[in-house]
Amino acid sequence: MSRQITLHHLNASRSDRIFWVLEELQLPYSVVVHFRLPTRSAPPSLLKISPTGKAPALTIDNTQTITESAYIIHKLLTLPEIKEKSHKGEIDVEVDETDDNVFWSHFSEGSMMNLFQASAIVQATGQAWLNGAAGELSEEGKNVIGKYTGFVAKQYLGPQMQGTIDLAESFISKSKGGWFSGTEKPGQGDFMMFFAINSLIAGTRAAAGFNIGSGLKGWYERVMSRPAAQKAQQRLKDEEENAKSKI
Ligand SMILES: N[C@@H](CCC(=O)N[C@@H](CS)C(=O)NCC(=O)O)C(=O)O
Repeated sequence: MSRQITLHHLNASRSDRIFWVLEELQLPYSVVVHFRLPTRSAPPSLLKISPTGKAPALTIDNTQTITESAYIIHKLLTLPEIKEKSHKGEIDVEVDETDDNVFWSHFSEGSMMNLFQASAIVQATGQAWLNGAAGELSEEGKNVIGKYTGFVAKQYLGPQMQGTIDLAESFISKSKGGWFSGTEKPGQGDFMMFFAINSLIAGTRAAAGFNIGSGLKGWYERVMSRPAAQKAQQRLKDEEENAKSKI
């Protein structure tokens, strides 16, 4: 049976996790690209298909649209044909919900992205105020906004963010298999951790001054040397370029 899977992707978003898992599972899929508004929010087109209005969202066999990247990954890893492929050794993915997979999956959103997102919001809204989003500000007002956002992002959230990075570093640098799944293969914990670590090593947070250890750098290299991860990055880029050319 061939599934009909559609990934609703928002540029610069957690959808990169889903591209990677779909490629690892060798599942055919189509992609609908939604572009962020100038405010960085998702466009209304995403709210039309997703109850949360956020990305990623995934439609399986045109029956249901599911959201929350951890749930999407869980649903994909537990498809009967994926379990079968895994038993036959046709895919190199840890499909079982090992304790480590469950822990890192929760940690990625509940602790890590929670703080990363808060920091991004404080900085973006601070900048918007400075640009006049809440009306003209006096020089003193601008100073206060600048100091406050700097304090929250750097002194308050920054060390907590570094703490989450250090915890991940400590686990991965001691792990025998080299994966957040706790086994010899990448699993849900790895797919979920990919978004934050990718942003820290190669994305929007690469210049933010966080200390990334050799364990996480090695993990990232292992991920990026996988043909499925490379295909995923290429597909994401091609889909965005193709969608842009049609606007
Ligand atoms: N916990 C959700 C988070 C979803 C989420 O916040 N997605 C962001 C992109 S990374 C989004 O759609 N942002 C646009 C907006 O909030 O308007 C998940 O893991 O899927």
